[in-house]
Amino acid sequence: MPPLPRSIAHLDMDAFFASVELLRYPHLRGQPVVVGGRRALATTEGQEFPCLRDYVGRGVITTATYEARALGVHSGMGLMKAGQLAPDALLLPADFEAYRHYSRLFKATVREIAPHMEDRGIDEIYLDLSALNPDGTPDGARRIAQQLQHAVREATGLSCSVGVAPNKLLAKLCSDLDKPAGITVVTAADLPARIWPLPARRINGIGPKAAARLETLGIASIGELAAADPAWLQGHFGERYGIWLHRAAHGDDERPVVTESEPKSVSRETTFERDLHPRSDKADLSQHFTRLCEQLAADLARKGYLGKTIGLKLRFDNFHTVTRDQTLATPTGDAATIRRAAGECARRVPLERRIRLLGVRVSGLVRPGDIPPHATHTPTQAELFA
Ligand code: DCP
Ligand code: MG
Repeated sequence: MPPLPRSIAHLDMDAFFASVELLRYPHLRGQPVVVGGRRALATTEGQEFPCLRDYVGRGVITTATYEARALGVHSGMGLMKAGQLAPDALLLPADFEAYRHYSRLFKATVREIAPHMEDRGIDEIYLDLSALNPDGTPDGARRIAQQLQHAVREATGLSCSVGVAPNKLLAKLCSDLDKPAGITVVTAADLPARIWPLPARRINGIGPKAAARLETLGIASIGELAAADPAWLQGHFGERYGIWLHRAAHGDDERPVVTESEPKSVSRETTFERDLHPRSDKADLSQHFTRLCEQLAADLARKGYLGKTIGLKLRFDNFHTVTRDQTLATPTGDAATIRRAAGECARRVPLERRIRLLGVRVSGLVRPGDIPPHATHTPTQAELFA
């Protein structure tokens, strides 16, 4: 007998930062509110909070309440542009301390019910509910999702949306289909009717550029992507991404829900606003490269790791992706060392096309205390060959 399909859930908090602000200022409920900008603004006399119309500057919206979204504003939009669409929306500064607190609280609450949890960021998690829903029925999945929503609301006062599906890819897509406070359960049999009509960009992993590229090739929906010849997709998007697109459109995803909190690697990557040329944009690229390595070093320090293997990832304008790595003699957390090693990896890649994405990864992670003391004095391979 084939194994029963898994019950995988993706839970994502609704308008997370803004909803946390509304816990503090409940009288603002029902009003358009956005979170953004760097610091609190001055208010006009008689006003408790500044309005978007009064905003001058280059800040962007971090998130917006659903009332504000109804006026056309969304995450990432410039605050001044948003001010034209929603002049009366109230603007609150971000308070990351508070968001982290509620993030920990909702995750702890969910873990009590569904311990097989993968932390995906400040406001989202994956859950493997298979053991809690042994018959794998949609009704069973829906009941657990309701229980989770209820528990999160009791513990935090916040609402979330849940998608349940046979895998992470579909669960993530589903949690977004009925926001806010939605529950969406799909099975493999629902794919043609419920998933294929959706735009391809709904798939996590198809960004705006890939979606635009698909569109120029005549593919708008997930169903059209599913119907496309995999070899043709590989021709346009490179071998790996082409295969991935094909599998994703067929709702095919075997990735497990990874509970372990010990990461295997730490990485940073960036997709450029415009594709950068390895020669004519060299200075720009180099700056991005250095910044990525600095961010990565800061991530490592924050998480308390050093790593031995430095990996580089480049994606070209034709979506072809290459990776190279280099293993150092001693684990490092140093931005300059990471930069040097990743730079050497770059020299092993033929650079003939424009670059759309640059990524750096550190793996082979260890805790600094785990390294024998004498080892830290050995020069790194990167230093020896610099
Ligand atoms: N966020 C951010 N910058 C962005 C997008 C989001 O800082 N460009 C922050 C603010 C969000 C939080 O991350 O509150 C979670 O992101 P989501 O994409 O889940 O957005 P929301 O939770 O705000 O809304 P939704 O109800 O659509 O999930
Ligand atoms: Mg969210």
